[in-house]
Amino acid sequence: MKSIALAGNPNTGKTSLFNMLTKSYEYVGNWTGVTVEKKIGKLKSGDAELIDLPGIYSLNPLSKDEGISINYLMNESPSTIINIVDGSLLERNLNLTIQLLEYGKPLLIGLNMVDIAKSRGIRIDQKKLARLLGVPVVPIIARTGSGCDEILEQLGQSASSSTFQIDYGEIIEEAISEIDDRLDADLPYHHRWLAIQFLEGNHVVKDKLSAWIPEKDLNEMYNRTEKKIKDTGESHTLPSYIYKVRNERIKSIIGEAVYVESKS
Ligand code: GDP
Ligand code: K
Ligand code: MG
Repeated sequence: MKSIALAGNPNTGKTSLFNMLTKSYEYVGNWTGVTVEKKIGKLKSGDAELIDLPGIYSLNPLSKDEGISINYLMNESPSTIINIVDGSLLERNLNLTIQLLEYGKPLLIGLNMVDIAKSRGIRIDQKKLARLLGVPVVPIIARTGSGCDEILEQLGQSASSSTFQIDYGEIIEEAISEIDDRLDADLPYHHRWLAIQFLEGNHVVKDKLSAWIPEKDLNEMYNRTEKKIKDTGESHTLPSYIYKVRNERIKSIIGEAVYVESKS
């Protein structure tokens, strides 16, 4: 059976949407090794299961709990990801969205909390956002179920992966190519995503990569790339440099697709 994963920041409405999209629980328990609730349900439409992943701000885990989502993405193969984002906190939410886009699987954005966004004067041009990110964006209010049928409809259509890509600059792009060159073409992961996550300091991805590239080479590559960044006069570590470049792109997306009405 096809698996669809629900991913997003904490408190964005994942569980609310999960309940709206599923007709029955298949499984409720805990993720292995942690006391974080794991829920799997049957989708109301079609033959697929929906998995409610724990809320995270980044795929780079800082704790065991936060590691669940990245481990899931490394070890399972969801056919589609529904990324639920809080429309009233879009800028903060897009950091994870971009990492999920870079993962390279078909993705659909549930733009949630549009009622709160509206009450705060935040207007999101969802068509523009969809065009800038290269994926469908469906406005929803998960608490009331508004827009959830459109999510089901979108899931029924053939999904394709986004071609969204950030140019991280010459130094990072060189490191990405170097990693790409050393990986077999038939790995079930996007090389570019693995490389970016590794350079961002994601140790789960590094562990995986070390099956194909010796750890000492990975360390050498990482240190050499970080030194090049520092030699340009940047005070950044490698992870914070990548975060900075990504954030610049997020700011430009927000600038194009979001308007805040000033209330007088
Ligand atoms: P999760 O942590 O991502 O699973 O989020 P939940 O589904 O538990 O939702 C967090 C809180 O936001 C709950 O109090 C929900 O009732 C509320 N919520 C979810 N979706 C919406 C929405 O679209 N609008 C509003 N106003 N509240 C929502
Ligand atoms: K919650
Ligand atoms: Mg939840």
